[in-house]
Amino acid sequence: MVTEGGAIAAGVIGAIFDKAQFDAKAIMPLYLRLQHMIREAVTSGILHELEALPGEREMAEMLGISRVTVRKALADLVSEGVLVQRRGSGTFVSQQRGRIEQPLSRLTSFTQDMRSRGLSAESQWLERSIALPTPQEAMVLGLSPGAEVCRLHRLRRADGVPMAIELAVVPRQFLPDPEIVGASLYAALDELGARPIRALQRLHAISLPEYEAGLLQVPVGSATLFIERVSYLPDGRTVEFTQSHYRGDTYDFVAELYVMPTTQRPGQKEARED
Ligand code: 16G
Repeated sequence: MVTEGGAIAAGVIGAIFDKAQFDAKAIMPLYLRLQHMIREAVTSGILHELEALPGEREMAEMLGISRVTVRKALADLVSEGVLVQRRGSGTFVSQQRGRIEQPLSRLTSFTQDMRSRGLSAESQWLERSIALPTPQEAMVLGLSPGAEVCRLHRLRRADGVPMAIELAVVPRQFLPDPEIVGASLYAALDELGARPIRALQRLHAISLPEYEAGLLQVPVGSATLFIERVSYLPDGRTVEFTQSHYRGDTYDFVAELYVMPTTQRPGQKEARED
């Protein structure tokens, strides 16, 4: 439990505001680099709700940037609702608004996502079987006719609240038996030496059909994110095709975007302060 205004431990501050990591992101403007660091620390659960950030001067000194740059970075995060500022007492991580935020660029499992937020991940099995793939699954997974797959259909909960329904299809050559999977599919694949390292994900909004609405305990027709993830092993083979329905009222997918640098001209400054 974090009390209001709790300060972050010195070791944690050092890990978050790491000068070497900051310098390594020379591709981005300074204020965006600082925003990225803070946002990452909040979404990964290193920085907790209501914790106080170091003072502007301290952050500026740790990273070797100006206080103007720090102020600009913080102002954006305040308007996004990630941070709050209280006159005279400093800058704090804001109280989450009951929504789960998932960065789009990190390949994590549901269990990891929930754990990093201090929530317990639970699954209810809807189906766990060995079957022949549908034509779509066979094409996506690049399977030859007759190759079998494991079908893992689960209702995923966070601290008891239904969050998503996921149907993961994994070729049997990587997961011989669906019963091997306990709480986490990725943990099981990890043990089998088949954890994905890269994935493509596509999402779009749909209205929730009746069966899924009942499981997620929301009205039929509620806005939902339908997500398809295709994941790959280091050698490029496809290890997973997952189709999920995520509740639109509790789950946010956050994408970080930045402008690619234009070709540098001779004499042009390397990093901008704006
Ligand atoms: C995430 C993935 C899903 C994967 C699952 C593994 C999305 C949209 N989907 O939910 O593709 O199968 O994690 O989670 O992020 P687990 O290891 O906890 O079973």
